[in-house]
Amino acid sequence: MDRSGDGRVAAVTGASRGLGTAFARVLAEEGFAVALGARDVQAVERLAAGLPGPALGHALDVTDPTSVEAFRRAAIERFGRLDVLVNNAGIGIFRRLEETSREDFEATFRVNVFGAWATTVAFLPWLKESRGIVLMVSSDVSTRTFPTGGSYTSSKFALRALSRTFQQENPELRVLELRPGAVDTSFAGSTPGAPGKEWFLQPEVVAEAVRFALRLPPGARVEEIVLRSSLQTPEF
Ligand code: NJP
Repeated sequence: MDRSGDGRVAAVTGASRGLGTAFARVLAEEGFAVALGARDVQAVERLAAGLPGPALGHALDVTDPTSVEAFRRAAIERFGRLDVLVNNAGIGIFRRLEETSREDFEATFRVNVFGAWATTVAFLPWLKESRGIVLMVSSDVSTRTFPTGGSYTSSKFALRALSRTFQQENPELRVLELRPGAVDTSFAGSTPGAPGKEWFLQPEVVAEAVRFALRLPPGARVEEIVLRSSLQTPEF
């Protein structure tokens, strides 16, 4: 069992790029050993190899219970505990509701809602043992809607409900719903740095909000953070 680092351990889903990679870096900088999961196993292995502390890259498809269980087993066998779980894996498919296929709607809920639920349940005994933090990467749209956002926003509304219910059922945990606005990643098939995204937040900026929450003493519970580019239209 690998217990180097400062002894605290974090797991990040969807760590192969974008926000998940930025969260993994901040967690490693803050002294956590990290277990990094995504379907692109080469990307998470590469990331793990380049981080300052102990890190494991492992295949993870949050929609597949066998894969979630294999990721949990690998993380616990390697590090023995879990202090922070970052449910970051997420997808978005943007179409008017009458043009949304059942397959796309279901795929969105399988990743964004059932994936976060199943991964949290898998790690729950270890999170309760450490009185840990569950970080749900939700969205500023977990309380608002927009045309073509029906399947995505409803999944993030659901994730918000899930976050709060996990908190109520497990008061020893600290559940944080992180709600970023537009972030410059590969989200929904976009390209980082593409024209028109100049005003988007950089993932590293969003990760600073995680650093803030991690540095607070265990007696402080950050329940929700909304973080948007100052150039994004204020909408509530
Ligand atoms: O997107 P992207 P972001 N099992 O596409 C992984 C939320 N958010 O970093 O499996 C496991 O670059 C995928 O890995 P892979 C958003 O809803 C974003 O922006 O290898 N992992 C990749 O690492 C999401 O919850 C914005 O393909 C799976 C990652 O998810 C989170 O931020 C705004 C998976 C997606 O990386 C990160 O998204 C906002 C699966 N089945 C909320 N399926 C924004 N970017 O503007 C996908 O409000 N992944």
